[in-house]
Amino acid sequence: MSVSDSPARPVVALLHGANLNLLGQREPHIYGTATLADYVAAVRSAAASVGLDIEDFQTNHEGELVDRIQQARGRCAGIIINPGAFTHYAWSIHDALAAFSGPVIEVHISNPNAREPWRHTSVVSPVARGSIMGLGMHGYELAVQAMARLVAAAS
Ligand code: CA2
Repeated sequence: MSVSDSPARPVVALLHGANLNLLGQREPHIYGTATLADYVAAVRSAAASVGLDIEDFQTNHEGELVDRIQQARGRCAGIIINPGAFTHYAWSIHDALAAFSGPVIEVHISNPNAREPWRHTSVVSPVARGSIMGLGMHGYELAVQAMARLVAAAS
């Protein structure tokens, strides 16, 4: 079988919300020095080793994130999402994720529950299969491993 004959690998959407494009440029004491491109590269590499493809997207606009979640329906096997501050109030993202039938894993670099009280609420957690927070890059790698198991179990 040639490479072009190999079955397509399940695609997982890796979605980032507001201000995460600034990673590595400010607040290294909270978010470290890795850039968003570093995160995406690490996720792609972890995903490749468990047979998943990654489609990544970052936006500072709530509606664009809703559009992207809707576009994942019927196409992506799962969603790994760090919505940034949208996590704490964006019910439109909650509803869009609720309309997605595959597994959703919420990831945060920092631990919002150990920070200001307004970060303690997540409107995404109720529609996520699981949430990983406070583990930086390692949290994303764990999310990929968990996603691989969930996708395999669903197929
Ligand atoms: O810990 C996380 O991953 C967060 O989702 C990051 C969000 C924050 O609003 C959430 O409460 C927790 C913010 C990302 C902003 O990232 C910046 C990085 C560098 C400089 C400025 C902002």
